[in-house]
Amino acid sequence: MFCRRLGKLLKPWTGFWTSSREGAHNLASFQQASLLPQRKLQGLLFPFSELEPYLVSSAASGHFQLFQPSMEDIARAEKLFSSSPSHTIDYHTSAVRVDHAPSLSQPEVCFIGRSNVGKSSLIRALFSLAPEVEVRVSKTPGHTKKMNFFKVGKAFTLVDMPGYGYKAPQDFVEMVEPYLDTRTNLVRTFLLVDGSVGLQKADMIALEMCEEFSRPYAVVVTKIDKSSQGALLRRVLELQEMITKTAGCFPQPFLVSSVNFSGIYLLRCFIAHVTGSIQLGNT
Ligand SMILES: Nc1nc2c(ncn2[C@@H]2O[C@H](COP(=O)(O)OP(=O)(O)OP(=O)(O)O)[C@@H](O)[C@H]2O)c(=O)[nH]1
Ligand SMILES: [Mg+2]
Repeated sequence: MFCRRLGKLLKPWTGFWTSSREGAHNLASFQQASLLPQRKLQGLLFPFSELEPYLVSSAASGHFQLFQPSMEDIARAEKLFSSSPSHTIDYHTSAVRVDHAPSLSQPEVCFIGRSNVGKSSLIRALFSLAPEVEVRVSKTPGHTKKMNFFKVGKAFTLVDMPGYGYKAPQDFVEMVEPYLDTRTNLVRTFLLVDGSVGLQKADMIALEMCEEFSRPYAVVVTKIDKSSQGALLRRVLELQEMITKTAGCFPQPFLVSSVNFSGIYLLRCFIAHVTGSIQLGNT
């Protein structure tokens, strides 16, 4: 079903591959970010709150801030994303078919979305405190061709998926759909939507697919550094309207930038929470 629908979305694209790995960003750690002035820190921690002054409808306000952990929770979650001799974060393996996926008992989260939406970049940002973990990112779509499994100690596994929309319907049918359908240890799917362009037809199809599989999922709005606050707000409100019609989507979209680290600390904490790796103090 998904294959036929996505086939229509194929677009030709030319370009060249690049792959890069950088050392830890100076805002990679919440500890470093917490030295920033309060207002700036608030924006990095809870990017949605930055949009609030722009909200025209009070109905829109307050709808998204459902996951608001304390600073202590965020700091505790961050420890999970730092490697230590007793807690190794590392690339584990890749698979092109779900029956080749590693058999792991740890809770798992996966990242899906259109090609070039920023899945690999987001995973690299989440792992920025362990810069030795290589997560490959490309300027051209279709870079990630396999399901890539990353182990975070014994706590959980994170899976980078190939994107859809570029030479990918086949990948989706062979990998992503069966994975979402059968992976028993999958506790959350993150569906990424590009905040610099807003909801696209392929995103709507992916939302529909997530609904069909009836597994819990959340939307992550990527590349928020590329939009004005006003444009971002319009797109988030459009998304909110969609989310309210779903059954399985977490009501709060996570707004992130893998470039300036907005929303990364909060998402780390949410992942630590949904995988049962930390108990939140105040929720
Ligand atoms: N400005 C900005 N650019 C980003 C961000 N995240 C990703 N990008 C850029 O978007 C492009 C695609 O990023 P990837 O992370 O490779 O995207 P992907 O979803 O993994 O793509 P596929 O593997 O093809 O499915 C790269 O040029 C990234 O540098 C972001 O938060 N802000
Ligand atoms: Mg990728």
